Amino acid sequence: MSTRSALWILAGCLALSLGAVLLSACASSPAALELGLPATDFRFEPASMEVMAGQQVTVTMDNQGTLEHDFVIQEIPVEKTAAESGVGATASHTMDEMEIEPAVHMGAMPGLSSSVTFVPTKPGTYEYFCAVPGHKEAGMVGTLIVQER
Ligand SMILES: [Cu+2]
Repeated sequence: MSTRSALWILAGCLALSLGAVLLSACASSPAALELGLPATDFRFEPASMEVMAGQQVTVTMDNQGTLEHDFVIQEIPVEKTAAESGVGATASHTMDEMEIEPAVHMGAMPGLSSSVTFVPTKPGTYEYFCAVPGHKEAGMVGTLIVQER
């Protein structure tokens, strides 16, 4: 075996082990999660959801009711929040009625769906609810549990 081919084999081994390190680094961060959240008048289904801290979460609310509904988490430490406005999405209609802008917010007209993507950073139990006046009181409320990674 020449010195040159030995070097190539060595280089190949290094690349393989580097790849393995990168792969294991990827595997340790939780995979993105997509959660379907059908909303009716006046319920969220399910009434509780579990995610992991550091996990990218996309909640898609499918409004199966006859009224407009919102999905709001008033206070939750997050990074990278993005409302993906679907058809009929109403991201800001209730904003002026609220004193503090919620950390996570989206809304959908009847028969339509809308999603929001966020990364919760702190383990804990957080409340989600519909911000249309009276709907939370009528039962549109649930619990988001953020588990420690
Ligand atoms: Cu509602």
